[in-house]
Amino acid sequence: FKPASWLRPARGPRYEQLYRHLSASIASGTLSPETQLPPERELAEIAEVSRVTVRKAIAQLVEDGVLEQRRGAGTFVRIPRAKMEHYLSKLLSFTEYMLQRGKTPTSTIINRGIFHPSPDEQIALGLSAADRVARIERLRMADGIAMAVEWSSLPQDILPDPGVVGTSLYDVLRANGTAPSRAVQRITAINLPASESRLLDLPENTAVLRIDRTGFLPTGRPVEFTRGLYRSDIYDFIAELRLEQ
Ligand code: 16G
Repeated sequence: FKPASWLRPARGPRYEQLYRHLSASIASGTLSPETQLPPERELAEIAEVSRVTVRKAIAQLVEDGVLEQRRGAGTFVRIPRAKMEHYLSKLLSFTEYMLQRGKTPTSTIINRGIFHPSPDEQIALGLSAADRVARIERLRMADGIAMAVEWSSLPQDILPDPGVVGTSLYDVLRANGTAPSRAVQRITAINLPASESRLLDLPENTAVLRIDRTGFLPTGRPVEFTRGLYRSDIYDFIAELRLEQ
């Protein structure tokens, strides 16, 4: 148990600071599975908070399923549950994937609007700098746990009003007959930028998977460019390979 790493300053209520620090230390492996936490009183002293604050933070982490209280023994970091296995051969939306796994998908919209396309968006969507894209930035969650941050960009004529997107972007596209029927994905390993570290509840520079998806209509027209940062501690991306005939 190394207290120094979670004693960095942060904003918000004290219990939330402690909660965030502990949960980030667990997510990054600084606090590894089966590590026993010091007793409540000791933890309160180290973190310079009250015992009530410690109790509240721990209760939350137990509820999240990352800590476990063993009667008469103490509080331990739980062995993480199985990873999310995401099959790359299926063209599904985040919502569909999570529903198939019996999880409840939710999203928080961070930002949305109509913008001039970035160079990446121009190339992916075949647009010029003078065109416009509808762009939506969302935090994507499953059963309340942050899984990914996604920026979806679509030509403005495909999505004139990004305000109509509720939980699922693909539901809106399907209703309009403009959902992609084919997609190309590129997966890159990156270190989590500071700007997304709070959203994903992970320390800055944690290894994450960046996935760019370009989705196409049956006519070949690109209709979607989505860049997502996926938690690599949760996701395994799997592809089935077959011998060429
Ligand atoms: C997935 C797609 C993303 C798509 C989104 C739609 C990957 C890597 N990306 O996250 O491109 O925009 O689903 O989900 O799978 P929604 O319909 O739930 O908004």
